[in-house]
Amino acid sequence: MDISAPGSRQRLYINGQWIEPAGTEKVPVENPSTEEVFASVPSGTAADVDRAVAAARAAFGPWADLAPKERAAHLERLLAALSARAGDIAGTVSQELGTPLKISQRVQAGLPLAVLKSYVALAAEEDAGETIGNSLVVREPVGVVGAITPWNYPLHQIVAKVAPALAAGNTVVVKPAELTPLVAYLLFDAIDEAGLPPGVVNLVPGSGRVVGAAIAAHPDVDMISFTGSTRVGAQISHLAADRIARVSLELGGKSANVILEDADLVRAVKGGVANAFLNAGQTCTAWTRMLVHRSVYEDALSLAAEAADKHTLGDPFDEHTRMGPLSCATQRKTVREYIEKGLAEGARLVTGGLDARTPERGHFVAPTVLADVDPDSTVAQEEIFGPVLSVIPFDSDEHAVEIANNSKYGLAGGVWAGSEERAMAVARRMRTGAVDVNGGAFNPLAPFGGYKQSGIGRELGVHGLHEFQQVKAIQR
Ligand code: TXE
Repeated sequence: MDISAPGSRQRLYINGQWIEPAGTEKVPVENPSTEEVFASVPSGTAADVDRAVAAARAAFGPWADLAPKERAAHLERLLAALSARAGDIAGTVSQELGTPLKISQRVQAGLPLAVLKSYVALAAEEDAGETIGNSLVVREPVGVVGAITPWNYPLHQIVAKVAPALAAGNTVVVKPAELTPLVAYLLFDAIDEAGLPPGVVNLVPGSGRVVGAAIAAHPDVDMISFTGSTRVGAQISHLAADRIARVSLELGGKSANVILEDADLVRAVKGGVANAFLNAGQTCTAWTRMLVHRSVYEDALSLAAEAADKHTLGDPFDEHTRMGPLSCATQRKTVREYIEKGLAEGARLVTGGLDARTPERGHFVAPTVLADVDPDSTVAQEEIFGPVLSVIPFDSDEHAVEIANNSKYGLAGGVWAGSEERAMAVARRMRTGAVDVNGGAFNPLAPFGGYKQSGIGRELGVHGLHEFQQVKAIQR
């Protein structure tokens, strides 16, 4: 099916079938690098959510009763069907989000496939239970899960919820982000082809205000797994609180990359800039604050400018492009306003900025580095979600930790030092869900999630599986 052909994606996937939506409204899908609307999907309604939740509820018992190996076999077929679509996935995300194709292949397609694969293995594991005194403690699925996801890693965000939820024996209703619904259709094509039992996973695209809120408030949804802004995460928590539904939240971040004076400065700065600007800075874990020891501060700034300037802006399908546009016009406007505010609050522009050259069409913002950023200022405190790096000097390890922790968020971070021991000492004191030491690689099996306003709960690996399970104690 040609994903870009208007009219090709006009249905919902409920109870194992492609069905007509209850309403007639559409969500237009824009290519952010050309600003052309090239597709649309249905804008679901509360009635569609009712149908999807009913299907998920009916499917729950039989799915939960399957032996772990049988659920794993379903997930394995899904992995095969999704892997066969890897090329389409990368191309679709490059089209609807603007991620450069090479990065799309590696991250937007590669990451969710790796995550799904990890859950094929975890799904197969029998839960023998844990013995505590005279109790046998077993894990059971929560029930019907509502998965509400954002646009920045559109397939990964869905798979990071659907795969563990299914592996644990839950059933799911998915609401993908308005900006990037097309890649979700590829997932559901794969689900259909893999022959998952009807109702086990359902798709209702549409707005957050209508479909998202209907899922969050639905009396028959047992758990909401949400990734997105802290503002909406709080709204969802309120809706779920009325019926004590379980909530897991992956929210914003303002992560610090701490560079001590004895670090390998070139690696630390290059690695830090690459991290901050991945996906045009639209990454919740992005190291948007670079904290540098004052003795190497000016050197770090020139290295950061050099690294930032290598992020060639352009068409995501051009192989020379290293950074695509922002996801939409609003996002571009917001990011530009932050740059303006940063400069007004006293930051020094090192490279990029509002006047830097960008392609004529598309929602581009030049990779921007700001120096001398006050740790309390707006750009150092708020999540910008664009290619804006704030560089902040510090005088001692203690001072660095204090600045790093001076945030309402606590999602990720980095530390670079001459010895692992020294880096670990700083890493341990950072109030954040993850820290990479001297460039430690992303681990798709490690727990992922935030402290403070970055969220509640963990995704990925066995911790992500436990998130979708209840614990039962049986006394003997
Ligand atoms: O997120 P929203 P948006 C941050 C980032 C970005 C800002 C806004 O700073 O600039 O959030 O992005 C659905 N009830 N992050 O507007 O609104 C919505 O349809 C139920 C960080 O895209 O939080 C979408 O499916 N659902 C983040 C999902 O929630 C609602 C990734 C996320 O949308 C809803 C994305 C409602 N009332 C943005 N309103 C990260 N942590 O990675 C919206 N939604």
